[in-house]
Amino acid sequence: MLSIRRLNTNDSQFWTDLKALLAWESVADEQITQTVRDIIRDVRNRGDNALLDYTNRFDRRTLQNSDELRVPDTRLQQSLATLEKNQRKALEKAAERVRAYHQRQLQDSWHYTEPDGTILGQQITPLDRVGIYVPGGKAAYPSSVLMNALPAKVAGVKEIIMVVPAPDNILNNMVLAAAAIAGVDKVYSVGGAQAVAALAYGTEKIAKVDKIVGPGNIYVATAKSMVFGAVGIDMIAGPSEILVVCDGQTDPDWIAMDLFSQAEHDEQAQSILVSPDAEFLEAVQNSINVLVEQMPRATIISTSMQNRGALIHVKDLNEAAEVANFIAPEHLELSVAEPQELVKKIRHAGAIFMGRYTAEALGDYCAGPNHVLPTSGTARFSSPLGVYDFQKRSSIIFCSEEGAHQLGQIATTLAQGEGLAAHARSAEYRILQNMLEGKK
Ligand code: HSO
Ligand code: ZN
Repeated sequence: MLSIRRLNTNDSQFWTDLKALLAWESVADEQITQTVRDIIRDVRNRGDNALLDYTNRFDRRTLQNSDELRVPDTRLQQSLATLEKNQRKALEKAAERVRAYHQRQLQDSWHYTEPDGTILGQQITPLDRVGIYVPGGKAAYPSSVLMNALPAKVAGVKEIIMVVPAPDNILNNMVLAAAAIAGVDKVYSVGGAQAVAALAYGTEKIAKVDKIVGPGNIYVATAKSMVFGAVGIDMIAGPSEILVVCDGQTDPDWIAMDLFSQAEHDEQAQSILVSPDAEFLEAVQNSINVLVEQMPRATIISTSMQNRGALIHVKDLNEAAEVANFIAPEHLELSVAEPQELVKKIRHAGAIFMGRYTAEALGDYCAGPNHVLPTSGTARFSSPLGVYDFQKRSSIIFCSEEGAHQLGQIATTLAQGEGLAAHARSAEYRILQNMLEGKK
């Protein structure tokens, strides 16, 4: 029996209870912070030698030479060649769809010309070099390799470097194959805070990158937040979440399995169902009880559903939308008859899955949009990972002679107001020259 917490918006305690249920903070353990700080300092000081030491120690390896940290390109190609045919096809098809979707996100440079010939604009450039962190062990997801690497590739990033730990010398073949398909340029079998430090500051063998993306454990997350500033980072992702809004007309088994699909990620994951139909909530509860028995990850599912799951009874779909906006979930399924209507009321969600057929899992793998999404309510102010995370903008200003004359008068007045004489003079030179030209 896996009895899920029930909440009802009728209850005067509802919003307080909901807030308590959503509360999640990564515990910034003092010990971990200190360990990570030491590792970063050591990698900065001793470069590859430090990297080699930590890798041998933490991943139980016996490397002698830092050259061995590189996973040869031939190994990537071999992983791809030996992959089961239908797995390879699925990866390639997924990559193709993710690429096509992200192509639409490409931003173009633009400019406009003012009547006096002054030109103003914005020039878009891709980042030069990006590092992608891929976890080893149980959370080694080939799909995440595609989701992190392809937007960078589409943006035109010149070099993509991937790091992935190889505990006990074991690398995940499908992860390597995904890297080959995505066009990752170099792979190193290092992980943890030491890998983040190497990417952020560079070592003899690993080139310094401009931005580090990709999920990782608490050591990786702590390291990423510490190197932020020296390099860019994507986001510090919390546990996976799904919120399903259902009108009560979808097969309860489908909904139960959609809830499981995020619950099985880890014990901290959060799966919530909202419906105006009390009988339907009961039916889903029954499906949960039956289906959980069939799940290989039943223990993880039970733990996360018990700790952080909920079945919420609302008055109507309007109220369901209100609850959804309050939660600002990473994934939101609108399993209702008219999702196009309901979606108009949704303001905060990482990704919205419309209608009864759109299982969230399809988005995780192959629909096209990115599966790296804002978690823990951060969808209130942030967006899915995309091409724009790998492009940056430079402002362009070109002043014609006449433009410099006009703007110079405004600038010099403001500069004098700020007491900055060089600014004022620098602008005035252009005014003066202009006037002399005019008097000739
Ligand atoms: N649902 C995860 C992504 C993922 N699912 C990878 C399966 N593999 C992001 O929240
Ligand atoms: Zn998933």
